[in-house]
Amino acid sequence: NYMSNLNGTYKRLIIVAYRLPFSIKQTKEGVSLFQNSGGLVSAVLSMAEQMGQSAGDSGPKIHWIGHCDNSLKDIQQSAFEDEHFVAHPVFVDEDVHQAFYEGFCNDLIWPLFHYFPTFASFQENYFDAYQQVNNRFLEELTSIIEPGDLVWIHDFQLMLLPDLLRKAVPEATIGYFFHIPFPTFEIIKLLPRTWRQALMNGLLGADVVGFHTADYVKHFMHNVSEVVGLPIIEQRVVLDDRSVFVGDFPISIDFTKFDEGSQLEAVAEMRQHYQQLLNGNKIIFSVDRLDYAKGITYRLQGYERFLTQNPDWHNNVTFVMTVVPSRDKIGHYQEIKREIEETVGRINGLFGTIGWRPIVYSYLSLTFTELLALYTCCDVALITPIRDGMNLVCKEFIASRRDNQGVLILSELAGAAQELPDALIINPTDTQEVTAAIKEALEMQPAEQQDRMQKMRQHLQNHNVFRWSHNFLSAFMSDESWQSELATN
Ligand code: GDG
Repeated sequence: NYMSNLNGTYKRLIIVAYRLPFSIKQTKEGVSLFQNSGGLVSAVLSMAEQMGQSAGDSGPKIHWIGHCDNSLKDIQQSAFEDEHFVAHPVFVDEDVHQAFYEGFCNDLIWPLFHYFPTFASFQENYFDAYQQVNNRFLEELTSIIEPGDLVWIHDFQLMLLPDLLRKAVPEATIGYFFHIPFPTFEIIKLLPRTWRQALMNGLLGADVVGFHTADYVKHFMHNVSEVVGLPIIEQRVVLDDRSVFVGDFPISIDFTKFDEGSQLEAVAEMRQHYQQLLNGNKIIFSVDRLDYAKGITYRLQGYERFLTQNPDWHNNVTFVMTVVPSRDKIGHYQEIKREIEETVGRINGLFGTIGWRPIVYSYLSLTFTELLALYTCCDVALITPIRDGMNLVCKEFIASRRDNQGVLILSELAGAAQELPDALIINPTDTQEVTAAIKEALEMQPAEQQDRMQKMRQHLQNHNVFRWSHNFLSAFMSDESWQSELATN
């Protein structure tokens, strides 16, 4: 049981993340909670389930601080609770929230840290709002924190919070996990000097800072030297009275949930339904949030070239491409949506016939059953981000394939590529390479599919989300022994 050491050492776990683990709807009948489906929630939820299982129904609930829409301000605190979580909503004024979320987070940090600097907008009011919102989270945090709590802060929306909390509660135990790529100094250098110093110092308020890959750790450490000039000893940044452990902790998935989910009756029915609808064609599948970093246009170009070069495959293959609505109030997102839809329309117009649509595109969110049915009925998963911190979709696809069939085509620019050498690894900008990989995947013999899939499944069975959280939390234990060593020497 990966969670046992947490239960013994820390009184409570407080997660702090921009989004709450559920969305809340108020209807005439009362308040209802709906589980969210983002990467982080999938991961921590699995961990909560594991903790609940080990501690029984009366086990400790996870406290979760997250942003909440102002329209829900009047709901009583007791409604913000389900079987796993006690949620603590953070309310922010509309205009401040806009400059924080759509501004600093998604119009500056997201494009910059995914190496799209020309999409980044450096507005002064963005940073003011970012500071204000991080302080709002601090207020909520200091109102509930108790001695013995472990605070685990997540992601790029809250980079200032570790240091704010360190100043308010110097003895707090603070972890921080970064879910997106951490870029090189050449990128960070584009931020105004005071901003980049504040962000780096903000993160260094934590005891443990985690990233998905060793490359992101390397970039972070280089930025520590360049931006704040602090000494580094091995994997630790040394401050006056303490040190910060910086490590790579590749996030993963609840393997069993997907492995077992693939066997559900409802999933099998949906799978058959899809196969019938698509006339038994070979199926290529992709699903991502709408985002320019996910490389959707490059993916379409690869598929178009494949169709041009392989007329034999016309009528015999269907690309099911689902894009999940995300951030579509932001200009660059509207542009990429238009570009995707134009490209899909053009390709379908060019190759399609009355009986065959080469691409079945939808802009919507799938249910878990639909997602599993698609993971398990497809022949190829085509995952081509230009940048992706990790990418959980490819891991979920693998975990769903108990039949050991199906081929993963994966961009070398996803963090996950470093763990999955048995995928067909491609560079999404190399259209010919994508084209060749699609052909190779569609024509791969079952024995080779099985060989590759088994190796990837073995890896993920061992490196699941419980191991991820266990490894992250274990870093605090070794941290304590190092800190006492530091104090005695
Ligand atoms: C960020 C980083 C990093 C997607 N569509 C549907 C749906 N999903 C679920 C998937 C998966 C999650 O959302 C997407 O996670 P990703 O990791 O692929 O991507 P981001 O949302 O960009 O997440 C990423 C992650 O944080 C974790 O650290 O890996 O690099 O960008 O779990 O299953 N779920 C359902 N319907 C959908 O239509 N039910």
